[in-house]
Amino acid sequence: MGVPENIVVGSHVWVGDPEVIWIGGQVLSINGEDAEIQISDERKVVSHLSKLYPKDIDARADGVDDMTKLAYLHEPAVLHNLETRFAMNEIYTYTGNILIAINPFQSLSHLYDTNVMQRYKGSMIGDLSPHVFAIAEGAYREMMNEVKSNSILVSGESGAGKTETTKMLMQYLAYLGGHTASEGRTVEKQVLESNPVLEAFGNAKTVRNDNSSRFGKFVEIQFDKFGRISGAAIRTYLLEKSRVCQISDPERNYHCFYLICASPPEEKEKYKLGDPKSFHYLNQSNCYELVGVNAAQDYLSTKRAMDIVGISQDEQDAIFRVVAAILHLGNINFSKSEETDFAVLEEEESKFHLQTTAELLMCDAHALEDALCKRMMVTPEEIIKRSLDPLGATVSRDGLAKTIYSRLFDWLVQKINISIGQDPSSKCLIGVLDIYGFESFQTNSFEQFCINFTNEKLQQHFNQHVFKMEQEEYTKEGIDWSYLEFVDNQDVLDLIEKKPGGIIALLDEACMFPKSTHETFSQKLYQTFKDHKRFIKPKLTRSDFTVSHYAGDVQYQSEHFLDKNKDYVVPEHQEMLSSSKCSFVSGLFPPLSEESAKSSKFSSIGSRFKLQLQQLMDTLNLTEPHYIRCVKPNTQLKPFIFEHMNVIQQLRSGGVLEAVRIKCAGFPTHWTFHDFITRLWILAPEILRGNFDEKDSCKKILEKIGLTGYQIGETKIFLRAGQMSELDARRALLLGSSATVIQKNAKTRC
Ligand code: AOV
Ligand code: MG
Repeated sequence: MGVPENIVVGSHVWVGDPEVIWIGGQVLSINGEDAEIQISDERKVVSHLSKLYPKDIDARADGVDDMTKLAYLHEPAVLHNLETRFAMNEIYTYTGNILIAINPFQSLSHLYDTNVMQRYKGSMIGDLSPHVFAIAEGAYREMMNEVKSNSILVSGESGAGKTETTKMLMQYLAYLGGHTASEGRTVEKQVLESNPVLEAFGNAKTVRNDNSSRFGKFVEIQFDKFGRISGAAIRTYLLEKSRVCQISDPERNYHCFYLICASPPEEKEKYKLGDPKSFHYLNQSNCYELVGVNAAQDYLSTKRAMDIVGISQDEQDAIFRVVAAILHLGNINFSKSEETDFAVLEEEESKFHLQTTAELLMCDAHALEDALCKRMMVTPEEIIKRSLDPLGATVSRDGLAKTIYSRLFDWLVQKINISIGQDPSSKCLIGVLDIYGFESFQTNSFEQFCINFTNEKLQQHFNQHVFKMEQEEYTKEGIDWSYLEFVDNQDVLDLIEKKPGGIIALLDEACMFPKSTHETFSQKLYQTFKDHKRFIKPKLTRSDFTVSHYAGDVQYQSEHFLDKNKDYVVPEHQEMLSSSKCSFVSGLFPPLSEESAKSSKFSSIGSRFKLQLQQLMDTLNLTEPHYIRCVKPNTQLKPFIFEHMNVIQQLRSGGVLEAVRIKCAGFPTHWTFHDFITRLWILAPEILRGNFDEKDSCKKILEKIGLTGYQIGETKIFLRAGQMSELDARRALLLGSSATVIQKNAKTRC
């Protein structure tokens, strides 16, 4: 759809720049379809007219707190506005109802204290400056007024500030819904203290974030009819298991391992722990400490948080025993036995660690050794015990460590849920989602595939919502919205999750078929999706595949897809742990029912995740959503640095620009009659004489100019993309410019 747009000689424009992405300049001359633009005293560039965006020279120097107040709503204006505000430490900006939050990478505690909470209490969105509290307030008021559940979806890339934002939201909701008078372990305190507990066990330092959450989280806070918090439920998604036994410099393992190594001397002695450098699961990286973090203090505060969420001293002891056992387990090494190729414990030290692991897990040391080094083979005739080679035993050891850790994490989540308790009579809840953002790395595996699948799902939800909100605004103003177009990402979702025939279904099939390899799996994908618009077989690889996600193409390496999709606990490990004398440990491994023990059918992580995601979407669909898009301004994790390319990419993949696009497809510029006249009266000063009806004046101005396609609502004028720049160009002419008006038809850019 082409929209007429005016760029005139003398117009201020944004032009593409390889370094800063968009740079402001003024049109010097126009030659056919090309414009020459003065960027600075020394610099001129030539650009095709269709690549220019009008720049609003009347824009406020301090920016606008809502992107929809921009005269021209397009990518350069959005970026410039965010940068202007960020430079003034204004980290929050709205795009309609969506809050964009830029990570300041410095403490701005004055933004979050109780006084600020008090101010936001009872306020409406837009009354005060943009803030996370305003979003939480909006969700809470909507829940109370309309007796409807709400949700707040926080997204953004790693290190963008999702978890911090989520904590502030929860803090504010606890402030609104707290039982002010009560002492001790209140529900809201438990809800808040669940954060440090889950962070100790589910967060780790990565290259992107010193405190990166390695799981997704949806916290459902339930309220009673008086608006007080009465229960909560926490759901977690896909904990990164591989980190337990494999890390690379300068990342770290989960925080809890370092905390326990910094525990008081008597506890360290009990768990037979020493320097973290002595443990294989920690010393694969040279990073042991975090800047600004005191591990000894954090160990104690994690235990205090555990007290509050209702984890008993005995349970805490068992939890840390299991954590210590995993560290010792990682130090058991294997070598070839002298006579055969079979694995045996490497040296005295390995024997010590085997013994210690068994003691801490309260298992039999021989049983543990057997479970690590041997496998039962069931043939129709007999059961044979086969010994593994050293590599096989090491894989078995790491598998055991991962299984124990992930069961421990699940136990913590379940315990917190039981302890906080659900309120069955609660009619309303506010759900807060803190989930990994879109990922595209040099190498992308099954984890990235699941993460990006999640983001596709959320993106669809987001688009539908933004679209609906636009429609609602138009309906409220009584204008026709049949212009609104909407491009869905259902085709990518079908490619991934359709049953039968989607990538996950084909992966499951491959996992069930013993002879499959990642190569046969990829071949199957190539055949099946040969003509799919969203699927690409990359050149020069034999097994990679590329998915065209809404946020960009991602090339996946299929090598470990099959392994990573299989949720499998080695029966020998299961048996050994379920017979532990420690009820906590055996409780993590309840004996399998006869049927499932026999069943050879594998359990698919991909399909289970798909189901979990569908349940999450079903829950979200019953709520009124609110969105917060977190943005990481730079990769150095430092204050005051605003990297254009990085920010633009996040706005694109976070769907902010998609929301802008949806707005642009309709009537992106909404002006109140008063503002419209203030800016454009010069186009028809005679009409204003003696006419005090603003709506009527606006109508007459627009009629005089001969603009078409706009709409006049109850309180505002709704302009199509590009129309504001057309009006501004005419104004510029009248304001004395001798410039010529160049009419051109550009493709829709707003
Ligand atoms: P994430 O949750 O989005 O990443 P975090 O919430 O952990 O990111 O934020 C990363 C770091 O940025 C925090 O540890 C803080 O130092 C800083 N930060 C974030 N928001 C603020 C704020 N509003 N004020 C001050 N500092 C802030 V990940 O979990 O890695 O995807 O998986
Ligand atoms: Mg996080």
